[in-house]
Amino acid sequence: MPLQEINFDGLIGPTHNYAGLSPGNLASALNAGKIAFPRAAALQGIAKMQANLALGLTQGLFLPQDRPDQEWLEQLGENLTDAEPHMRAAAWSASSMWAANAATVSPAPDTKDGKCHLTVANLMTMPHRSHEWSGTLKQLQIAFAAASFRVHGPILPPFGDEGAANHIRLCHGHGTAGIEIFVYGKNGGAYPVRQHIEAGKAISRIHGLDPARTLFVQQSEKAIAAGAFHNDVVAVANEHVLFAHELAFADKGSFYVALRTLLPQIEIIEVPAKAVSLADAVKSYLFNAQLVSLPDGGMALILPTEAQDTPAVWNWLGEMVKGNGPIRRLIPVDVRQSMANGGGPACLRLRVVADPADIDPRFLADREKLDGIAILVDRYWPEQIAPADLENPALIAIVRQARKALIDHLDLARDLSGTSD
Ligand code: SUG
Repeated sequence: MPLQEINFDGLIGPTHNYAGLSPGNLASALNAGKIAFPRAAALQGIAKMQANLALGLTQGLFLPQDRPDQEWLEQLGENLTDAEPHMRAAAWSASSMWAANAATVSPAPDTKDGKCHLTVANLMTMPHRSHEWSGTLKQLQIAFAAASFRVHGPILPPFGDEGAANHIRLCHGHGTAGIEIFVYGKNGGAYPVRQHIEAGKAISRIHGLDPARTLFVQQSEKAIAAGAFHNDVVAVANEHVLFAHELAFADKGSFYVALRTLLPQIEIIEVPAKAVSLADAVKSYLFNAQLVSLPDGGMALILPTEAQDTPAVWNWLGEMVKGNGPIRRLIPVDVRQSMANGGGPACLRLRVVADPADIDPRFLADREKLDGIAILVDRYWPEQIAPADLENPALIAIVRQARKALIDHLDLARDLSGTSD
């Protein structure tokens, strides 16, 4: 089978909650302390996957991790009962749902050894995400165990790496050699910079990328300061199309020149700040869309419904699709529970270009499998979690049972059972 793009979505876990753990992520701060609805959240994520399958796209999935992560707290001399609230919340976070931060992926046509390379993200900047990588690595090693893949451990600290959310790939078609772009931050005003240039450079070497087709591009300080804590909040690409905000990059002039030299047929669709402010871009997450090639031709933007609710954004997009550009369809999806923590449709997925036959089928989705998971979610996922619920020992048993039901259902019990997966 030829190589194709597969979107792996993180199933939203039973501990989904709003703890305000990510400074610089405006939605996370704004919704801190609110009641979260894990069951509705997971069903929204599943509905997005079902809709993508119905478009004819290939869909994969990752499982939620074992949370609360008692082992992590114990390594820090804490326990779930007595932990300080911010540490307890960090142990409970369902943040692995945002699979765009799981790994950086270099498809086989881009690499020296002709294998698809994946480096698990270390996510070291935010404490609640810093203990995700070991569980993610375990799933990557199972899903991508075939000889056509190479799965790598995390880049060493202190070099922050947040995975595909800061990585752009442009190419003629998914299965042909691409240009890989590592976007890094240098300064974010009051907010932390999560992606370091050294991490991108290390990944490019480890993956065996061609230096002549690899770019390192700085994210604009203005974008980070406006709440673009990952580049995928202000830019997205698919095949030969780059869709970006005017203020996404520090030096877009030389970046665009380099792109046009390396890929002459590139189409850069830039949204001007005077049409859509950075504030509206961050609030609506229009760039955190899945920009996908449809099987019957043309591209679609799968965007959060918040984009539809933001007049400047929706008007601009309406004009764009009326033109003769490559993006032909706008498909809003409701992922409001994830959005309230700063995670849009594109955050929820990791793109892997591969032959689906090489992937462990337990990580691939079809309609029936997702229907089955939705039944489990309905049955086992808590309806709601308020901040005080994280102190309730009874909730621990409930969320562990929920995850166990899912693991058993997907026939992964032998592979994923320890506390750190
Ligand atoms: O890392 N939110 C995530 C959102 C990640 C979005 N991913 C991409 N842009 N690709 C983050 O900031 C909030 C958790 C809380 O506050 O409870 C959180 O972790």
